[in-house]
Parts: sequence; structure tokens; C-alpha cells
Amino acid sequence: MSTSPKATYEPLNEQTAIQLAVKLNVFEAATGLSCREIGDGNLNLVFHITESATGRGIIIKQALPYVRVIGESWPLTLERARMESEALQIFARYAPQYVPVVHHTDEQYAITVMEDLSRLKIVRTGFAEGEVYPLLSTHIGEYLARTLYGTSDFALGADARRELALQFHNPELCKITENFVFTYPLIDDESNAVEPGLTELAQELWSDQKLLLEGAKLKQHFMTSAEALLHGDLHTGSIFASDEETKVIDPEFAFYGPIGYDIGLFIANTLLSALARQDDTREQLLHHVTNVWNVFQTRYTELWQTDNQEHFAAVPGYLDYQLQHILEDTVGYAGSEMMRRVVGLAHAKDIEAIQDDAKRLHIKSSAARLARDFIVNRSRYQSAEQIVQALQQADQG
Ligand code: SR1
Ligand code: MG
Repeated sequence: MSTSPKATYEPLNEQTAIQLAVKLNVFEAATGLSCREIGDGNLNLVFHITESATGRGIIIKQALPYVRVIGESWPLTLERARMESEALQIFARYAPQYVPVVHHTDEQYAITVMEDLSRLKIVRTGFAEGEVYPLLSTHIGEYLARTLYGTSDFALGADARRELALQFHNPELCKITENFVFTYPLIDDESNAVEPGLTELAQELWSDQKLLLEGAKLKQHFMTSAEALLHGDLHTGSIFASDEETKVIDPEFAFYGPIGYDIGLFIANTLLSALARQDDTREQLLHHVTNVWNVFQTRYTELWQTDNQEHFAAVPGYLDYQLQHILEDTVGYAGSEMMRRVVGLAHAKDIEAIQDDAKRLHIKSSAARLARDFIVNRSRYQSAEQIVQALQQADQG
């Protein structure tokens, strides 16, 4: 095994991952190391290596040359490992407390060696187990404002922004989003996973011309609007948290796109967890929806007013116009994401875990109807509080 530029790619296993860690001098001794493959996402391998004497650990994430959940019949670029490690390092410039430290990367091997986050839990899993993570939306709102504003034209100036956008030309991963988030959930595609009790609703959605038109506009905006360097897949499975700490991982879908996409994904997945939650802690999840937007808006405004290269930045109404347009995108993309989690390929685990059929179907159809409203009526939303009100109405209906 080698991590020199001439190395030939090979997928790691628990033994070779340890050998690699030793070779990279991550640990002082080669003895007492243990390794577990812990990846539970759709695409990659993730190895957690720990040293028994000290309890120290690291993560080695490796891209496979295909989609893990499908197999070798669906090849996928190894380039995504570079996207991920470079994005992590750029986001660390703007919001270091909210991203893991990258210790080492190797393009040939398609690996990123990073900080061990095993003291934290994936938020999607924690939400399903009843956690609320009181600081989550404050941290994510800060992370979003700092990374998205920091990589925008307004902060960088057009030349530097264009230069950075070239580095994050990420066509294969963008195509996955274009297909699996925007196109397939709105058509009768074979990749969709619609449970039998929802077939009628799905047919209704697929023939809803207003929905198709607005869904198409959101997709085109996603493909052409290079506003900032996005995480690109900021669902709650891409966030580790505890009651005190939050870390955003997995930016392999990073590219220059519309700011509202990242915010919308966080909101959509939090709303889905809130719908799945039946006890009185649901309110605390709904608070994350309003709070993430309000924190984002406050910090974005402050950054706009203190560090802006745009000649017209101080023109009255320009910032308000930007914020309203980001909110409209946020609502629309929250709708696209919720729709795909109900009728598309990749579902929300906490909703799928509900055993009571009637309850699960009620939640899914509320989510799909809410998603339709977000997509079609996104320009009517003036505040994040209205998003929460819409959920409460959809859940009662
Ligand atoms: C076929 S891959 C489907 C999803 O997995 C990734 O985590 C992204 O969310 C992608 O849309
Ligand atoms: Mg991922």
C-alpha cells in the first residue's frame, strides 16, 4: 500500500486502513490499534481507527469508484474525495468550529483522514432517538451564513469567486442531485420508492402541472445560479452533534449553487423529523426551523454590512431583496427535498421507522402536500415562522 501520487487505487478494508494510518504516522505506535468500518451513507467507506492505550481515534473516509448502495453497475467519480477534502478546508476558513479537522488527503487513494467525531452523534439518528440538540440551529445558522456569505461574490469579489467556482466543477455529483432530488420524484421513474398506500397521491403529484412547472424552475436555478460554495447535501445525516457541539461533514456534493439550497435541505430534514415526532419535544425541532433562518439572516446581514466588495451593497433595499430571494429559494428547495424523501429513492429513516401504517401514511402525505405548497407557493413566504405554521396546518389537515 502507498499513498504516494503513483499509488494505484484500491478499496481499503479494516486491516489495510490500520496499515495506512501507521504509514501516515497518525499514531505513535503500530500496536493496539483497532478499526471498524462504520459508513452508513449511500456512497462511501468510513473507517474509525482507535488506539487502545490513549483512546485517541481518527476517521479515514474513502470514496469507492461506484455508488456503495447500488454496486459496481453504477460507477461514480473518485474526484468526489478531492471535492470533499478541499471543501472541508475552505469551510474551515470561515467557520472552523463547525467542521472536522482534516489531517491528510490523498487523491490517488481517494481518502480524507480527519478528526474523530465519535464523541458526537449523527443528528438524523439522534432525532430519531428523541434528542433535540438545543444549540443545533444556532450553530448551523452561523455555519451557513459564514460559509455561504464568505464564498459569495459579495465577500470575495467576482474574480476570486469565479476562480473558486472552477475548482468545484462537480458534474457527476450535481447530476445525482438533478436526477434524484429534482427530476425523478416528480415523474413516474422506476427509481422511486412509493409505498402502496401513497400510489394515488403520487399519481396526483406527477400530473400536477403547476408543481412540475415550479419544480422545473427550481431545478434550472440550481443548475445555473452560482451564488456561493454550497455543502450540496446538508441533510441531518451530514451533521454530527451533541448538546454543546455541532460539526458539518460530507461535503462531497460541494459546488457553486444557490444559497437557499443548503438552508432548505437542513430545514426540510428537520421538518420531516418534527413530523415523525409525536411528543411535546416536537416544538423544539420546529424552533430549529425558525431559529436557523433567523440566525442565518442576522449573521449574513452583519457580514454584508461590514465586509462587502459590491459597489451597490449600500443601495437601500438591495440587502432586503437578497434575503427575500434566499428565503424564497430556501422554501422551494425545502419542498424539493421533502418531496424526494417521501416519493424518491432515499427516504427519511425516522418516518420509515414508524410501525403504525395509518400514522406513517398520514405523516408522509402531510409531508408531500407541504412539499408541494413550498415548491408552488415559495414566493408567498416572508418569514420562517410561516414555514412552521404551514407544517402545523398540514399536520392537522
Ligand atoms: C443515489 S444517491 C442518493 C442520495 O445519497 C446521497 O447521500 C445524496 O443525498 C443523494 O441524493
Ligand atoms: Mg453524504
